[in-house]
Amino acid sequence: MKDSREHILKKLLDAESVVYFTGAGISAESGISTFRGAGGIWNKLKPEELASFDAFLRNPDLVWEWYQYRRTVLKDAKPNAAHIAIAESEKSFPNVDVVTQNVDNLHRRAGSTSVYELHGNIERNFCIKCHTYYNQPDLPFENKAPKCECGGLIRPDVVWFGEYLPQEVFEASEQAARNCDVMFVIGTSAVVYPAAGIPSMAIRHGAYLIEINIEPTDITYSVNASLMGKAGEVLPGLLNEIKPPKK
Ligand code: BJW
Ligand code: ZN
Repeated sequence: MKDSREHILKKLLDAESVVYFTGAGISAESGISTFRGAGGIWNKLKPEELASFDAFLRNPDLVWEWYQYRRTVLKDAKPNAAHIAIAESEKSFPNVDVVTQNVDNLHRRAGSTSVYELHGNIERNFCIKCHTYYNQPDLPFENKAPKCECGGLIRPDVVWFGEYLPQEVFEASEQAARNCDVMFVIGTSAVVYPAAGIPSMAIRHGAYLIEINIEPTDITYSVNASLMGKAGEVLPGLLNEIKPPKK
């Protein structure tokens, strides 16, 4: 921790606008694997074989198998205490936005109402030829990547390496970063760009940054407060302290 807990609480009590910038670590306590670090997906599987458009064209069945596996895990997963604390904090701050790199939909399922998904959403798919959208439950997978009526391959609506982020979502996230008083940076290694530039943008525009992570990251040195621990424990503990007492 850099700033004292009292100072952090004062910043939170004064905040009008709060942004939560989240990564895979916030969903770890829901049983979803992170990409990097202990138990990370990229320790066992190669990103270049699974998370790029070239990889998809080379082996669409393999890429589908990986996404279907993750969807099976997600079906049984629930938002954890951190997702829920974020959604409930809409009662404590006049303006709350979630800017997430996650594709797992757990922020929305927790009840957050303003969610910007920088890397897409695993519950959607689209045809690479005619761009027709397909919702996940409508697409059974039997070891073959599904095809659209037009003959085009259907892919998950996520952002792979070398692909542009959805422009409107990215611009809205940048605007939220420029306008917020406090930004939480939770469960991200902050190494994947351009998403990882969002916290720096908030700093440049005068926001107070609070990082929550189980280990130091690339941005730890530039935040105001660094709280080491699990998001599902640290965040609800902190936000509970600024809740008005129940009458
Ligand atoms: C806890 C916890 C607990 C654990 N509580 N904390 C050099 C070479 C090649 C490319 C590049 C390069 N330099 C830059 C690039 C571009 C590239 C990039 O940034 N690469 C870097 C990795 C080097 N970026 C892109 O390609 C992006 N597009 C782009 O740049 O477009 C412009 C362009 C277009 C055309 C040509 C050229 C440029 C797109 C990036 C897309 C990223 N996609 C993925 C997959 C999404 C779909 C899917 O889920 O399948 O997004 S990769 C993966 O990483 C995923 C994540 O959103 C993203 C970030 O990961 P995140 O969320 O930070 O997770 P982890 O696992 O890294 O960290 C977890 C953290 O949680 C850790 O710190 C733990 O300690 C912590 N933790 N448990 C709290 N309980
Ligand atoms: Zn099509």
